[in-house]
Amino acid sequence: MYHQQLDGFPKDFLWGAASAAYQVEGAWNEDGKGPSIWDHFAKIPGKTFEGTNGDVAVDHYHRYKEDVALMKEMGMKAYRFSVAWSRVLPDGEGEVNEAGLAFYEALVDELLANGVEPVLTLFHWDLPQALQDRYGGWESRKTADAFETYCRVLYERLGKKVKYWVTMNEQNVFIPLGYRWAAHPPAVTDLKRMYAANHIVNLANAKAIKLFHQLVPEGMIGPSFGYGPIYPLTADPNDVLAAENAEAFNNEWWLSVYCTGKYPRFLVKQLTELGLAPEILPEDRSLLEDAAARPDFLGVNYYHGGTVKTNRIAAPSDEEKEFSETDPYLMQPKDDQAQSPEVPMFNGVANPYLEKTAWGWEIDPVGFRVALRRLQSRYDLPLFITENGLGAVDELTEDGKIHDAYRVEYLRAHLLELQKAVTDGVEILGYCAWSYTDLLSWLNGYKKRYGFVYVDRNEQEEGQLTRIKKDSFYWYQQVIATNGVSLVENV
Ligand code: BGP
Repeated sequence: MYHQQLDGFPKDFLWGAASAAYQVEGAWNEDGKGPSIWDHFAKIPGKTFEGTNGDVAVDHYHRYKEDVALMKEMGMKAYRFSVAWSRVLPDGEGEVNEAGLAFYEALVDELLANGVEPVLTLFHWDLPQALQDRYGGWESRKTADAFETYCRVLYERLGKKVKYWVTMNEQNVFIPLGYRWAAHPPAVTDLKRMYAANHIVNLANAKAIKLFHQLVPEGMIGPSFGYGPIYPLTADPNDVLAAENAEAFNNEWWLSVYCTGKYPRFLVKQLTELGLAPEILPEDRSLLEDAAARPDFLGVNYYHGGTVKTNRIAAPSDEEKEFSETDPYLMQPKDDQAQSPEVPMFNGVANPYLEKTAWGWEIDPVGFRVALRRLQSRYDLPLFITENGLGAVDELTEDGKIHDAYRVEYLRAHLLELQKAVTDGVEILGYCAWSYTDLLSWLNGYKKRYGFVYVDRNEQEEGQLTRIKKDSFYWYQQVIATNGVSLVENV
């Protein structure tokens, strides 16, 4: 589509920013909180960057009022945060920890009192360790039942105050990283188990949405998916077919279940042939296909897409190898992987047209518009951008400031493409940049920063945790105040 003039952002557009409990809260064992799998995993030597863990993180648990005051100053309309399941149910199920629940209620009240709409994520990766120990975590249907119990507690307590809810954060990231690449807990490398655990998470997601529709009829709920559009490297039809295959493996496998209640047929057939398909019981199908288990919106976390070429039967070149080993999040099939069903079908390669961040993530604002267009036309649900941002090394300069012009440039480029997508006709509820304050990166410590607000903290746990507004803070403040009009000024 081409437009002489862009539409404005919708009147009630939710300009926001996001975080996740483990990455900001700290207070890992305070006020009755039980341990999560991340509390455990991060303390195993060698698992995280310089051994960092979330024991203190950026101490949001104790400083949330200060953080919300800054949100108000910025004019933020929405704040996406997650609830630590084991803060509310220390044992994963059973007894409710009132102090934990009260913390989230106080946070929600503080947000509402300051004109910020809460967007609550139910699961952002910090599964209670008790469920991992007792049931084997997401490999058991009992964990899906426990998730439903936990959701009920939150719906009953916060359902009248919180309108927007996210079920699972990036199931397509935490499942492969946890059960295939062993970069996240429970650090398994087994494809069969990965597909089985993934199915259980699908059931948990469907149960949570179904229950929500009963208990919070006025609210809206959906999963947040880490979507990246796949491009073929060339117009060679074999590359185009490779891109179709990669879309199926990397995206449709989840999106189709979320949005239609059905597993995609080509991939089911393929995985069945390979002996990797999950066991799907008749009652699972009825649950997944139940209209009440459909999301009201689709959350989209956009960082980058991927480019593929046709099958790689021979060993990869050194360049390909280097590309695939840059970052575990790129999740390219690696040769040393015991089973890599994708290898004969597609091979991830660098896109020759795109620059990369210091961490090797391609920077692709146009891909953002492509992503939104594809999702809207395939699934026809309202979209909510629940993450997008630039991870960079930020420097606190002698003037006591952080001049992050690179972040402004990145965000502006993405927001302009978002505006074009809106003008194309994509329905978007809001945009939450990743992240609000600087926070602990799961695997990159405090070196890779995303926030509008700098936090004085490093891998050695030094620093006073002081909050300092970056240049991007003031820039985003203007964007929000003008409902996006300032994006096109001074371009
Ligand atoms: C997403 C996660 C976030 C955050 C972000 C940036 O996948 O949902 O929690 O971690 O990625 O990741 P990183 O810190 O690894 O750059």
